Amino acid sequence: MKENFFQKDIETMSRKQLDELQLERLKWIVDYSMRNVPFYAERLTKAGVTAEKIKSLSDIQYIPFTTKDDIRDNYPYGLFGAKMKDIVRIHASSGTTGKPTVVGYTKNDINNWSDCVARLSAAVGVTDEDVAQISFGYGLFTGALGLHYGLEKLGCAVIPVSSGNTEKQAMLLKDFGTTVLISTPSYAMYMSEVAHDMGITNDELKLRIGLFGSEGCTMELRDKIEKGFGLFSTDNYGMSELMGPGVSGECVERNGLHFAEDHFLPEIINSQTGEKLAAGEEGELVVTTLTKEGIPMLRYRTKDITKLNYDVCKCGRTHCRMEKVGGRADDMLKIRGVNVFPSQIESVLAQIEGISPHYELVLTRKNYTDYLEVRIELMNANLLENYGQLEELRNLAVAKLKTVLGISAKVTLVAPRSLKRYEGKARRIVDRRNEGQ
Ligand code: DLL
Repeated sequence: MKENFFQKDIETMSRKQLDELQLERLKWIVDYSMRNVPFYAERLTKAGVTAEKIKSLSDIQYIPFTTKDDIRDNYPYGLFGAKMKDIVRIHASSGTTGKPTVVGYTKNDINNWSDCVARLSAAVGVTDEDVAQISFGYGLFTGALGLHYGLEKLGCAVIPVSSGNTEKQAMLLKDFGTTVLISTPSYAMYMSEVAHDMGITNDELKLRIGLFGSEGCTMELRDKIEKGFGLFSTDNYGMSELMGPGVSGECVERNGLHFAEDHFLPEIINSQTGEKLAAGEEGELVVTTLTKEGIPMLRYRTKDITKLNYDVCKCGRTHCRMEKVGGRADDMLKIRGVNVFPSQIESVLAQIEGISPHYELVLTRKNYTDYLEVRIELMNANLLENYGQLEELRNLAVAKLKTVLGISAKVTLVAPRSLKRYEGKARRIVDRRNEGQ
């Protein structure tokens, strides 16, 4: 069997070697940022931090946090550390409101980025024999080009189909003999429905691996996608501010996403107090880029909620693993004082027979009280004719949601295929709470 490593010496470094490498690079990035980015020079000087004063990794705590607002306030290129002459690529965040957060890459950055993506692809068994269909949208979004360069570096035959035109996607899956699918999990789910509607069976496909990321995916949804397409998939995580995809990714053990610790230094903090938490404790992920030249990020607050595990993985990789992202600190819904993560709702729904994995959460406010409506799609239209069964299913969903969330939600069952499908990140929350009382 081929070994699933792209850079084995780096991926299996001892903790001691990793610590030393991180410390050396942390000093470098602090010095680099001070010399090249006036914003950091001012912040670090104010905090009394210099590269010389960093004696151990724990000294990172003296470095101030950086936030998305800092990037926006310095729009478009204010936080760039490299001159435009050395910038070879520009991307921007997928946010829908306000100015985008703009990021730049030098040649070295692109090279490191491709290595990180090649690593997580190799970790699930992708090789130069594979045909990879990239169904992320090409453009300012980092997903498509990030995976593209990494997979090409691994030697795959890359099909840059981009997102959308789902029937064509399904046709290409079959005709081009695609073996690896790259998309958001929600788009993969939708694509499998469309492929089956077109009469394409899994026997006609050569699909064997799914590299899914860019949004959360519960175990249950993953299971459905894997059964739908007959493939094995892994989750990978990243964000444009840090690089794009490739920040962390699962190996075949699927027991956490290995952080590319030679390029990124992760920490977990209490998102309310900013206090640093110990390994294994859940909180907000904060990341420092250790090699980025285009736009260095010092202690960037990702708002993503997770925890870190430093035990060496069964696969032999030593780089720490982050748990699948459970939600975002700012995505968390506060409903009648209770914290609710959409992923909790998704898990509950996935355990109920007869309903599809597509749902929508509608939040409204009446008399200063928040209400949650969960709109769920039925699998079988015949059920719409059977009031008794419909009520039974609805009551079951209401009861299960109440047990897990601790609050009651209204459940509305809707006809199969009636909810909107997404070709990129799914947007399942409709928040109408501020549309007047
Ligand atoms: O989504 C980068 C990416 C592209 C990652 C393709 C993986 C694959 P942004 O558009 O900047 O970048 O969005 C970043 O998406 O802070 C998370 O909240 C969320 N996110 C990304 N990957 C995952 C994942 C790309 N695997 C934001 N699980 C992040 C859960 C994810 N959430």
